[in-house]
Amino acid sequence: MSLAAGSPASDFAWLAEAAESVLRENDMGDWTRASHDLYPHQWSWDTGFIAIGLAHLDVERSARELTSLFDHQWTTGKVPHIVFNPDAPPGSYFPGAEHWSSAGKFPDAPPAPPYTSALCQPPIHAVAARHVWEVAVRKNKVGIALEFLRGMYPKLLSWHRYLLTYRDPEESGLVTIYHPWESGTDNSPRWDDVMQSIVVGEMPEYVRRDLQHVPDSEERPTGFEYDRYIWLVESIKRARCDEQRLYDNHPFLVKDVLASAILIAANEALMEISELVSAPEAERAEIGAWAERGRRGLRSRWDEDLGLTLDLDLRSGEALRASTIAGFSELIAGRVERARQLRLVETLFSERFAGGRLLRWPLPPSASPVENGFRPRSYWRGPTWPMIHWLLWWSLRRAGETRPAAALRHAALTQLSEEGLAEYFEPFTGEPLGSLRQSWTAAVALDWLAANDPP
Ligand code: 2M8
Repeated sequence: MSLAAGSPASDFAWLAEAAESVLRENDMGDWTRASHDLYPHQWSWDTGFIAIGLAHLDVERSARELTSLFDHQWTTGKVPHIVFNPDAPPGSYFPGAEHWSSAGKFPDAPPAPPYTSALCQPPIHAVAARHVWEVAVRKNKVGIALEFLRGMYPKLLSWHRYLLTYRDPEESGLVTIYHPWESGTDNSPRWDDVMQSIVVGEMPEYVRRDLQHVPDSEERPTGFEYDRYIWLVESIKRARCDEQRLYDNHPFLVKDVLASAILIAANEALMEISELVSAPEAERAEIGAWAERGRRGLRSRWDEDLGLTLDLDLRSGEALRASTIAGFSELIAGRVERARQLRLVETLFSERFAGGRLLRWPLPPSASPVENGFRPRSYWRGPTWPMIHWLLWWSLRRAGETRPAAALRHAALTQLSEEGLAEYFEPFTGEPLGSLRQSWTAAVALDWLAANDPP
């Protein structure tokens, strides 16, 4: 593992070892659990970030991280948000396999066991697959990586096609989600207005498991939010996950700008993969059109007052006006118009986000401290998330914003080296919160350590 230029090796030297040890501890053979206590299963977008970090340790294993997830793809092309670990201690996670009991009930689900959830998460996977390829080329493992890409390409294509059809019947370029869990930013203030409007109906009683692992309930979603999460799961189960029925009746129907931006970046990556595997011209044209459609859709969600991109509630037709990291979606999508890029970079490092004077490190909190729904210890309502910092760093570098990118990486590595490889951090004190040995945090640390930013 080569340490970064511009980061004194002594500062971060132990971090590579610590990160490897977290990934080793969570390694389940062909896949990695998100954490040993709170999340004992395989999560979809965690898998993408984990593959990005693992590539530096073992290219073949990192390729298997992605292929093992796609072994559980649904017949529609959907990649499930959780693949449940049959060996996890019973009752260790809720809602678990028994709650979803997908097979037999959902006509499009893959054979079980293992069972999967019926939701999905942001499609970072093609970005991760291309990253595995790039690292493999540097390590002279082109043959293995090409074989991996040839296997992955049709699966990624069908995953993206699922999102651009079932999840975008309007052809808006924006991905519709049915549950805050599909956004990956579960209790973000992004969803407050919609969650407030949801009326919970009759449903079986349930016992939360997350509070057994994280006893400080302030760090996790509230009972109000959890009731709605479980009610939405109930609604999806009752519709047998029939997307048309969900579009007609489901109470949470939202265009998610962050998932849409990641899909655009993933389509760019898929385009490169399609060239490497010599895919048919018609497919390449289709992928190019998807990326263009996505960019148009994302541009239409810009809010000039906030200087951010906003989600759209399809039920009310209203923009969801929350200042969160999802507002930087155009930066993440890439190829943003120059003036917009400057504005976004300025906002990112302004007092509203990474430039806040009271912050322990200059890192953007998940929601802006000026936001009504901001809570510094509560999950996606304010704490800083290293994998989000990775996404922003990667986007800034790709946009040619090398200095801000280097500053972000340095602050992020400093946070991790001082406070450990936790799931998320209180932005003012830096206290590590949630799971304290989180796989995707370890993985992005490894990728940062292998990167070459200017000092
Ligand atoms: C969190 O989400 C799960 C539900 O999917 C949970 O709270 O139980 C989120 O941070 C999500 O983005 C992440 O993929 C997952 C596992 O790390 O945990």
